[in-house]
Amino acid sequence: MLELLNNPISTCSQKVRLVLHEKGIDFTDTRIDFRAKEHLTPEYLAINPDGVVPSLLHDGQPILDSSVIMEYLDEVFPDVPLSPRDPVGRAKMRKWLRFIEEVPTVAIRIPSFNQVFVRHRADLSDADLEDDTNARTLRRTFYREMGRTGFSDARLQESYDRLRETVTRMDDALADRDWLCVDLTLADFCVVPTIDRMRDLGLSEAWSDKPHMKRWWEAMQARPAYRATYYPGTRVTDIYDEIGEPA
Ligand SMILES: N[C@@H](CCC(=O)N[C@@H](CS)C(=O)NCC(=O)O)C(=O)O
Repeated sequence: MLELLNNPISTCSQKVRLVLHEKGIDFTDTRIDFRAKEHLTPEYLAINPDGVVPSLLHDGQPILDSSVIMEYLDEVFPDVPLSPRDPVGRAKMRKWLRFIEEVPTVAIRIPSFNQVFVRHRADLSDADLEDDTNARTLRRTFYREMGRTGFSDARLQESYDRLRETVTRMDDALADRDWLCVDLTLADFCVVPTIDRMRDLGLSEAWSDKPHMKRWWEAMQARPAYRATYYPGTRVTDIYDEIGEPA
């Protein structure tokens, strides 16, 4: 029995949903409401002490962190393999995973919070803001820096640069192959939520002159797993309609 505790709009949750759907694995989709702070309740923190989603429960055993969950699923359900068979190929895929976690996954949070999520903090009193910040187990420093008005222009600019670097790196890698690691792997699924969020926030100009990246993006969106992952209500533009550009 697999239960995914996740949130429709969370990019980290989307990584795991993509892999579950691509592999055709049945799972119980349990939605955690961020506004109700369900990810910060004692019950949820007992499963995931970081107070973040997603968490996978496999026969009650918590498996945590989206990239770890992706690799776990690929190990335990090998019928549709999403990792290279040879150690060198696997090392290359893991290098992409680490890069994606360290660079674009971190960078996309800054425009996401500035354009969308920070609005929920605008009217908090000083005391409530402090409580809200202190409640964030893993991201206290991040929330403190965001405050009630968002990250600085310099931080925003740096994030845009890092996102553009990612797209350029992908376009270069995809010049002579269909997928980031020759065959379709976890690396491709890991970066999809960042690219989808970039489009959602109106940042798709970053790949307007990147033909290989565009071809890859069209191929990813054509997959049934992509359509199953992005059901209505999974994008910021589904909820906040003044943001971004049409898909
Ligand atoms: N490294 C973790 C990070 C998970 C994470 O940051 N999740 C975000 C949603 S994408 C979250 O739960 N944020 C809760 C919050 O900001 O309070 C993973 O990949 O699973």
